[in-house]
Amino acid sequence: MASILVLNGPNLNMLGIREPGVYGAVTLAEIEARLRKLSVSLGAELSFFQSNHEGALLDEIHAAYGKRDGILINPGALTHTSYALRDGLSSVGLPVVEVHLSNIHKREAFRHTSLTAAVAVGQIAGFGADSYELGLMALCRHIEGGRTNA
Ligand code: CA2
Repeated sequence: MASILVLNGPNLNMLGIREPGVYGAVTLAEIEARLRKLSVSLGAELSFFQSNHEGALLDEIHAAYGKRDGILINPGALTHTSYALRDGLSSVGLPVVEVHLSNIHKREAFRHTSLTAAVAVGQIAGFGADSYELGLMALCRHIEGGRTNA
């Protein structure tokens, strides 16, 4: 059974509470419940972590080394700014799938660059909460196929 770490970065704890026009009305707890439900049919075991602190996310990524089979991550705005997060994801050598609620490529210019996408297997953006479910499916298939993050 694949063991997956689901990570959410800064401000994603506010989902469904403010700015529903941009990010939808679904809360992070609801997204996690949907993923938990989907994980049953995928035969995956999930653990969840959200933080507004870069270092806390890095500690969780390092703790996944040797224990998890893959990481599903929405790094929030750290996507566009954090070399440390990119290096941290790279350092554990696990397959990573990056997800975004919004299509970052058709928003402000600063969101068009993802520093983390280069160390991910792939990126799914623009499908709202569905991005997480699509990302989890893609990550599980990738792991089942015996592929690495190389
Ligand atoms: O589309 C995404 O999933 C993002 O990762 C969301 C980040 C944003 O900085 C990225 O460019 C794209 C922001 C998450 C902020 O979430 C909020 C939720 C409710 C109210 C305000 C912000």
